[in-house]
Order: sequence, then structure tokens, then C-alpha cells
Amino acid sequence: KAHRASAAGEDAGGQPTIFSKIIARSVPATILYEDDKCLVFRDVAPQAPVHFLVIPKRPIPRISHVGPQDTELLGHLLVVAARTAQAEGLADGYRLVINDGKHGAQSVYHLHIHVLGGRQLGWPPG
Ligand code: DGP
Repeated sequence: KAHRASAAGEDAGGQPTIFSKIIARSVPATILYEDDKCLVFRDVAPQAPVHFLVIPKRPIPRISHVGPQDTELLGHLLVVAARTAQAEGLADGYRLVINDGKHGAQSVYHLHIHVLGGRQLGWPPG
């Protein structure tokens, strides 16, 4: 079967990513916030007492694939991340992380911002 590049919102095998299914509500998630452009939900494998993900509804696969047309959307995701962190009570601070590709240890190819807090985080990350 001929190889083709995966489209946005599909994994390398052309299947919808798990995050597309969460947006479509065919896979359940604990949703913290939603608007017409983004969705925020708790990470299923939390790495801190508070760990949630901010994703665009439009399925951009990874941060290295964004272009100038995405500037406003990316800014919106950051504002939503900060406002949701405040709503989650992370007054002592928190961390935003975007993993990209193999070296970044990205596992789901639908762009997402991790928000981690509720404990003292170390630096540098592994
Ligand atoms: P990354 O390595 O940056 O691609 O992180 C993907 C994150 O997505 C990881 O922290 C676990 C989370 N995740 C994977 N599958 C699911 C799921 O079905 N539901 C939820 N809520 N989170 C998921």
C-alpha cells in the first residue's frame, strides 16, 4: 500500500487521534473548559497533582508545523492555559510544556499544551 503523509487529526496510520475522539465526545474525558476554538481536559496519566491539556479543535499535528496563520489561535491557547491554571488554584506557579516529535517525546500528534502544577517541579526536565 502506498505511503502518504498523514493529514492533520490523523495518526501515522491515517486513523483519527485520541484527541479528535475526545473533541467528538466518542472518548470520555474530564473537560475543564471549552469554546469554539479549543478544549481543555485532564491528562489521563497525570505527572503532577494538577495536569491538564489545552488543545485546538482544529487538529494541527505538532508545534513544528504551525505557520503565521496560526498566530491568533496559539495566543488563544496560551491565554486559556493561564486562565484555567488560575481556576485550578495554581497560585504558586505551574509549567507549560509542548512536546514536539521524537526527541520531544511527543506521543499524540494533535498539538497540545501540557499544564502541570500543584507541586515543586524540577529543572531541567529529563
Ligand atoms: P505527549 O507525550 O506530549 O504527546 O503527551 C500526550 C499526553 O496525552 C500524555 O500525557 C497522556 C495524554 N493522553 C493520552 N491519551 C489520553 C486519553 O485518552 N485521555 C486523556 N485525558 N489523556 C490522554
